[in-house]
Amino acid sequence: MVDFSRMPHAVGYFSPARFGAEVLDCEVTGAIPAELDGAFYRMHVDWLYPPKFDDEASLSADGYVSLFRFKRGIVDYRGRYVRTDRFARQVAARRQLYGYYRNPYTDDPEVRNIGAPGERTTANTTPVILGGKLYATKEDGLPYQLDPNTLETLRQEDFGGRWQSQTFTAHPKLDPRTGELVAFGYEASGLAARDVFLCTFDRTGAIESSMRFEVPYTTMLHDIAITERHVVIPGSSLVTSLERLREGKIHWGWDRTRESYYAIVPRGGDARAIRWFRGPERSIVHTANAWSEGNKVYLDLPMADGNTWPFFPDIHGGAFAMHANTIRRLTFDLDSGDDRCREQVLFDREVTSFTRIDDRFLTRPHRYVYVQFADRSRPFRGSLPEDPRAQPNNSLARFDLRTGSMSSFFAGDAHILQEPCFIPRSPGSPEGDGYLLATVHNLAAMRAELAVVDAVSMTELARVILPFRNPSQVHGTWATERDLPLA
Ligand code: V55
Ligand code: FE
Repeated sequence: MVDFSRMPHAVGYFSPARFGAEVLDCEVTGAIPAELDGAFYRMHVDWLYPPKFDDEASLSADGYVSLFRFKRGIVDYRGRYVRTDRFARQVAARRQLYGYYRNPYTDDPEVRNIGAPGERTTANTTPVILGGKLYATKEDGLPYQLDPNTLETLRQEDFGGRWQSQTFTAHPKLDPRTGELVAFGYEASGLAARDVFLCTFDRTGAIESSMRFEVPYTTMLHDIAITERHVVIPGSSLVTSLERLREGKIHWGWDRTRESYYAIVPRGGDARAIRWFRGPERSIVHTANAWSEGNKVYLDLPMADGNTWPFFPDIHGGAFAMHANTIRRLTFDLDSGDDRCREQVLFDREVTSFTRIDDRFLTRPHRYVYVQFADRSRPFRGSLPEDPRAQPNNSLARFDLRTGSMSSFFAGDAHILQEPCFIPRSPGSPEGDGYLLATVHNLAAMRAELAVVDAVSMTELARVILPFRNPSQVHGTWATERDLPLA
């Protein structure tokens, strides 16, 4: 029997959606720009069966993919679960078989497979395009290939055996100039392992170069950044160990004594040339962008001064206190004999960790950073189950690094925004000249909406309306007919 009543936060808008859907010619207010021709893919987390443990992280929910196909001012929607092996086994058993996030020791005996942790992935994090194919990714296993039009799950990718890691990141980085994709897997040789496999694919999806190295200690390596010459890999205070996993705990604990570290890796080069830097205790989840200038490497990213993960407990028993992200710049001086990096707060406005830029400027200096945030000066008609007094992420910010100013877009007084995605108005338009797509939970109407925002004026052009709720989105990706064979 399926019963979600044990999950206090899975109520109202936040109860699992648990269905696939197709909506042809979606309801739209305003006007969709006719030149928006492509597919907006997004990954969500949605429990088909309730988790085994009450303190489970939402990161472990089943993967769900949705697609808004834009063409000639019209939008068709499709959404369905990613049919991973894990999903299929659960449907066959008609119940939850898996335990804690990234801890196979807590799985039911019939699916417990300690030696192959990557086979229990939920493929729930980012839609990734590689070699003209679409994948659903999660950093604890190998990606699943999806049909870009029907969203059917085709197979789990093994790269013909040439991918030497049990895992594949949810945040590979595309070099817009060369078409190369820099990807990696951490905990590459197994649970809690310190090794990283770092790899560059050429624009056809063939492996061009790869390297392996060990990090100072195993931590969540969720995102990286690339410059024209370097890969920047930030690590923070989340720790794990086989002992911890055997004790039946959640994969990550927070250890403030570990502070943060950064690998500056020469692209396509030699692991022996990696430069390691250190920084203070920080929570690091996503990057915005990085670039190299002479012998300095710059990384812009959202960062917080302490733990931002309520479900990853302090290993020293400290109480959880949420730390807020602000947009900061780290500078790594490769000429310096010192291994400390320099940190500068660019904007002190509290934001989420879901920063994006105009992806044509990845690897080079950028002017704009986009991110959703809670504008506390705005009204909120509703309450959030986790914290009824909290203000939701009701707005999108555009930070202008040239002028030091911020402009924003408010989505509505019962609305929660997801990660924005920037789409250029045309391939050659200047940086920031284009559109922002961001989906919205409308808590009052109990439906999902997609806001199409002019990224120059930060005003709404159109809103696509779905007649139902969507589960929460993790990341989204825009694709055109040049990227994927779109119908
Ligand atoms: C994140 C999300 C994940 C995960 C690890 O947003 C980090 C960060 C949805 O899964 O497994
Ligand atoms: Fe992410």
